[in-house]
Amino acid sequence: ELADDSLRPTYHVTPPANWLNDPNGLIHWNGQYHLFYQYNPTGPFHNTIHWGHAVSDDLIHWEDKPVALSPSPDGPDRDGCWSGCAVDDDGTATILYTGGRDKKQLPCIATAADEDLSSWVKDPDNPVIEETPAEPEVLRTEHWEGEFRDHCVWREDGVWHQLIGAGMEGGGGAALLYVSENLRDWEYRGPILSGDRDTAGTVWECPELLDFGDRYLLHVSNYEDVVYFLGTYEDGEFTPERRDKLDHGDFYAPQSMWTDDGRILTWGWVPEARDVSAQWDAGWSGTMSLPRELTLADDGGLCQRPAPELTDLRGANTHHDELRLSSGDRRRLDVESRTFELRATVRLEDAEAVELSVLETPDRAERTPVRYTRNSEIFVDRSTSSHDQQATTATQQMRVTPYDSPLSLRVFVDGSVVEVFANERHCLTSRVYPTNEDATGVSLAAEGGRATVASLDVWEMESAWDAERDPSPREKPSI
Ligand code: DQQ
Repeated sequence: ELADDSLRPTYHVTPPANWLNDPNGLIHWNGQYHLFYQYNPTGPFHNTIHWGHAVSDDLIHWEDKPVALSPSPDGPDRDGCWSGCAVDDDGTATILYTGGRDKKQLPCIATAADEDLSSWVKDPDNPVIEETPAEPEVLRTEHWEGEFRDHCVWREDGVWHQLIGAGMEGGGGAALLYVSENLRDWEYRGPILSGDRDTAGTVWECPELLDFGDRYLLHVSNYEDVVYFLGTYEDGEFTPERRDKLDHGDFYAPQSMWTDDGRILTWGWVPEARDVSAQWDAGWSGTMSLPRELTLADDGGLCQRPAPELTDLRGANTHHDELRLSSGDRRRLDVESRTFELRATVRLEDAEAVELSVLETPDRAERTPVRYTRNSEIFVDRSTSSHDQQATTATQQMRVTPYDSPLSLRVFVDGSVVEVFANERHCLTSRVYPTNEDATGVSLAAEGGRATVASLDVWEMESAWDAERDPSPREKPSI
């Protein structure tokens, strides 16, 4: 009974039912925010991918729209309409995406047939790129004639530029640059950056280049992590100066939207971390991260903060001016919720660590501790998150730069999502699956000394959806 599915996020974007992965075609069009996503309408698993579609007027309340793009039985996208982006081609919303047919990955184009972006006309001349480049040679696998997919398109000096993600034969991932006058005839220019496979993976999926003025950010998804490079970009060449992960947890294949007011908002796919049978029982799989506003700090580092609009979802509030914790002292807050935002400033004083525990049962048998340590690290420990033996127990961690003290923390809990923002710079998103209905508590403790948690607020978060949207559990086909 999905009405009781307390693991289903309510203020993150989820599919109405079935399967969701990468965000696609993000565009602010006629005042509406459009979020398309990789979607399988036939069940909570990745197959025959369509583009699902959700729309918002305010970035926080969302409405499901009908499937926007489906594979054409005779088309180059017969096996799936994979990830892609949207651009404004002189007043016509246009998408570039990867079609899959047989063992080929084929760049395709489609234009909006209406102002709601609900239906798309595929170009009869698809695919727009027929062959993978000869140099560097694109990686072949048993499944693919060439690992060559996903699109980031922008206009520069009146010319369209496009990045396509790839893997290189004998090497690592690459972001390949193409240019075009008309979005349809593309000329290959070469990689703007390629990586060695030991540190940056064998294939780069969903590359995206973001322009911050004097610096650029390139991020790629390398099957495990979303690695970003900050640096300069000139004449088709990207020179990295810094590198980190965009998120240190369950977060993949992000894409960004340039809003009409000039902001860069980024969403990532937050995949499940539980058994497939549990996903069939739930009837849905996958959620989006919250939208994150990306900016550069004065010191050249990357800032990531939750889109400010999200504060409009805040409801009932619990506030503490200051909580002083002595060693071993645990305070249970007066909060019972699985859908909340917690914001606090944490000062370690002489403590070794402060532990914030969420989704905690009264006996603490189920709980998810978020620990901030003197070594400037944050850990999300999932060993006690769930009695579900199939749910992941791996601890996740990230380093927060040493000057990050006191730590300003924003933690968004939403059913089975724990999304942590530290000092508006570092993010760690976790999936956790408490089994007890009373895993709704929040507590704080200091370890090995005293700590102060100042201006602590917890807000109950309202739902992003007006409509009832309870997927039914699905019967998993036996193989
Ligand atoms: N997901 C899409 C691909 C992309 C991958 C397929 C990344 O286009 O490379 O659903 O998660």
